[in-house]
Amino acid sequence: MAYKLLGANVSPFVRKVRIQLAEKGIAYEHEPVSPFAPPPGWRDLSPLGKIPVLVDDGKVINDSSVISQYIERKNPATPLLPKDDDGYIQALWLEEFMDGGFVPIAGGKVFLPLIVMPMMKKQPPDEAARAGAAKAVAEDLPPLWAYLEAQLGDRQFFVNDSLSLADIAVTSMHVNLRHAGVGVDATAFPRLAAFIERMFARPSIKALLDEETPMWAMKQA
Ligand SMILES: N[C@@H](CCC(=O)N[C@@H](CS)C(=O)NCC(=O)O)C(=O)O
Repeated sequence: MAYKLLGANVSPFVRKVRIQLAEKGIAYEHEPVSPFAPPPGWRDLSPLGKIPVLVDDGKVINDSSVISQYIERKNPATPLLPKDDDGYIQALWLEEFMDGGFVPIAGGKVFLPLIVMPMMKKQPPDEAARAGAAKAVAEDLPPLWAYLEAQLGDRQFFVNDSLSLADIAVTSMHVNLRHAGVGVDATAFPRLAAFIERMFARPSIKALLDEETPMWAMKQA
């Protein structure tokens, strides 16, 4: 039976899993559950009320990182976690750097006030929201971008120079930033900026950008 992935397409955590599934060529069913207006009984599936949730033949799996590792374990073809210890650790660390460090800032301080709150309130972001987001882009994100730029170095991909969950996690949140009209400063971080553009052009990611952009891009304007 096909996997069923529950969670709205705009979530960077849902998108991470969708990109992984596409890269591995795994078909799945997608139900775009919003954690803010969930279906009845949602907490039975998601004890923390969060998305994504993966259902595999009755088995319920929570948390995008747990889901991703489960998918890798069950589908070893086209591996997205390196086999060597150093590469494995680095891929999982960069995924956590994004999920636990970058997403709370880029999501909470930029995407939420510029896109999500205006959508919910049905009015454009006010001056305070715009100023807060601009401050986060100017002050909070550059140190994180600098770290990513250094970790990437001159390679095409973050770990062992082949696609891994690290690349997918880094790219996924930058899709949200793109929706909010924010890009990596190519003058300050040229290798990271070029990496993001390369990743956005991959079929697995371009398909999601094309699907999401009409719904989410710059809705605050
Ligand atoms: N560590 C979790 C984070 C998931 C998460 O925070 N999802 C957000 C949407 S992007 C959510 O469901 N928020 C609703 C809430 O926290 O109540 C994962 O990787 O799946």
